[in-house]
Amino acid sequence: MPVAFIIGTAGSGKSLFTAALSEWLKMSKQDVAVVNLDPGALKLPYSPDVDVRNYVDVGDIMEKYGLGPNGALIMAADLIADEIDNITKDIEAADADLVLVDTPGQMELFAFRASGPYIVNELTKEPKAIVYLFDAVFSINPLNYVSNMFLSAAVYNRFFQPQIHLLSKCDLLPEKEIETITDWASSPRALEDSIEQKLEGTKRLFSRNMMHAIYKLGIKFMLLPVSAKTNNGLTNINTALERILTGGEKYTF
Ligand SMILES: Nc1nc2c(ncn2[C@@H]2O[C@H](COP(=O)(O)OP(=O)(O)OP(=O)(O)O)[C@@H](O)[C@H]2O)c(=O)[nH]1
Ligand SMILES: [Mg+2]
Repeated sequence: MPVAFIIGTAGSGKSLFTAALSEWLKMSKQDVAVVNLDPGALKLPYSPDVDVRNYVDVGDIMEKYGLGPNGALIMAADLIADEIDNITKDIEAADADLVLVDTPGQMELFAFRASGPYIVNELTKEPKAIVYLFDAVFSINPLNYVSNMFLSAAVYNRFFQPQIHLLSKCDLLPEKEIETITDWASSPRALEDSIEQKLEGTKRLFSRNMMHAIYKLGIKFMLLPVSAKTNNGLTNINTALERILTGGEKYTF
């Protein structure tokens, strides 16, 4: 079954987006399973069909190895890879037509350690997509936006899977601000203009050079606005995901 991995910096809205999209898909009579891959999650806004916390317990790791919370999370991220057979079995047992995977809070634990790409490769040989979240409130500053582009390019370079970008929490910004940010994604010129207008000195120089470096890589992603509170944007995101995962067909007929 096709799998979409939801990735983004800490607090960017991964878990709530996973909840909103899965609920929305269920209402559209699509058979979806949700996997929680975050061993450190205390409370989730959805009930996972498959939960890594059944196999890896951060509290136990802290106690057993005398680690602090961050050390334990790093160890937990690596231990998940050893549980891949169990997690795969659980996913197969869920027997859905689409799997949404909510990844660990701290993105670097998943994207920048060996275990993340290993898990993405091992979990399924069927089509996969990476859904990368840009927090809208954070992205309103062109310097932050460009930094996030850089992070998303680094994530692409770790997984080399089709990747779509979401502008999350759009209900928190006026429509006009959302348009400005989505324009940056579709037009390098618009981004460059904003960098010139809103930034100065070293910040301007740094953002401009970083932006050019990213464009030189030749990667281009669309940026789709979404709110997991109002469900605005879910239709477009689903269409983009269907295109990647099923060639534009529904998951469940
Ligand atoms: N207004 C608004 N708030 C949101 C939205 N999505 C997430 N949030 C809030 O942002 C905070 C973080 O959301 P989460 O879904 O937990 O984000 P996350 O990326 O899973 O966070 P971690 O796993 O802890 O790194 C929570 O307080 C959410 O209620 C949204 O679309 N709109
Ligand atoms: Mg989360």
